[in-house]
Amino acid sequence: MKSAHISSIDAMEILDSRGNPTVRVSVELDNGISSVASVPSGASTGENEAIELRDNDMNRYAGKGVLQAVANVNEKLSPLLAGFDVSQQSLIDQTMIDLDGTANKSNLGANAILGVSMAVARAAANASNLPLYQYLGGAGAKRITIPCMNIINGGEHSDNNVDIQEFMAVPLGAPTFREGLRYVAETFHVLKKILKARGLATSVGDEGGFAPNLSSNEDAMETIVQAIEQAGYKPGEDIAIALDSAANSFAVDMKGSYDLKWSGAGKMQSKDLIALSKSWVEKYPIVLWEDPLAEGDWDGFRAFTQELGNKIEVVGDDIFVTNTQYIRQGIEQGVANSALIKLNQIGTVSESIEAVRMCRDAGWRYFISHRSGETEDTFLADFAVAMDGGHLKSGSASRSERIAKYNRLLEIEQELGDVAQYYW
Ligand code: 2PG
Ligand code: MG
Repeated sequence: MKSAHISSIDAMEILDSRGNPTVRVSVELDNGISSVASVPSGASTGENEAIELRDNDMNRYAGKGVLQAVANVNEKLSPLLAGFDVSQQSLIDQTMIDLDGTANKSNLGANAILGVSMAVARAAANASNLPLYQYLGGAGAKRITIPCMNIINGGEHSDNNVDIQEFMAVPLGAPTFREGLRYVAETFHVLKKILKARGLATSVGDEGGFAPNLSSNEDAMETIVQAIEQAGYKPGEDIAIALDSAANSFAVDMKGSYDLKWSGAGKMQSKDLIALSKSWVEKYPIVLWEDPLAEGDWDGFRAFTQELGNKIEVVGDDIFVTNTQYIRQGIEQGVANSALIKLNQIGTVSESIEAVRMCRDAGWRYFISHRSGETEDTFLADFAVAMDGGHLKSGSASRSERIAKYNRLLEIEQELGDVAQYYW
């Protein structure tokens, strides 16, 4: 590709899927090519995530405005990066990290920095005339990710009485992404009928899954198994279950005490929670479990992994926050066997790639993820294919900010044709 250089970068304040402000960035190159990218935002955040800069001006959006982050892009990052060769992703990311000067990007804001980082990657792909997944992943990028579809929402993503944040349907037995998406979308619709017949709410949570008041955690899994069967699929063979406990949200002290208020399971220590989890893994077709313990409960995480890590993928989200500093410690201490990868938890595209590489080198898996606050941007879908991630979560079969990513994966699979791969 003939080199292309950044001529200007512009940001604006837009709204995310929860109606809260977020940052959109556009990059213009000297050859006239441009790109746009929008930044997502989480609700159940880890303590050590990179900082989203919010204005805290209580007269606007209850303090959640991002005008300062926008100004940081327009006034600081645009002049700083003008003239850079747009293909130098790592150098551009590092230059922003250096200007920010903090460990958690709190100075310029991870929302400002990530917006630029994503828009730069997309501009470089456009300038090279390559689809984003191929620009980021190289000529060999051809594995389409299995859609782990979050069909029941609980925890901080809904107003129901469910402790566990996400119950995902995983179409790991499908032959292609297109078929897999159909399997779980059909299951989602059957689930709606089952809930309705039981007189339960079919309104959806932040990630588009249903958010009914069920009678217990197990009720959620039993109902999903029933939906899988009624949709005509074999639980565990065609469609399995993945969970994200987001255990921070029901931890009492982050160090091993929990309170599962739902269904009277009540207060318990890590040991009991692990025993309970094990009984569910024996009973239900669970293949992946994210944040089964709280982020400060490294001993609990290790014990959980020793107990179940040979059977299922144990994913660390809030505990690692896509940060190689924590992932490295996690690998050394054997506290999980997979890391969740969320671009805005760390704040640049190149650091996210670094996190993926560290997992891969250690023989770990990695699970590519959206945030509960999303936009219509489909960057994540291309990123997931580029990283050869194998599986991603992007919410349910409702809410367009979720479906946009799945639709983009359909496009990529179609574009790749016969060489596209799909396996767990
Ligand atoms: C999670 C995410 C995404 P949030 O906990 O994994 O599903 O939620 O974006 O609210 O952190
Ligand atoms: Mg999580």
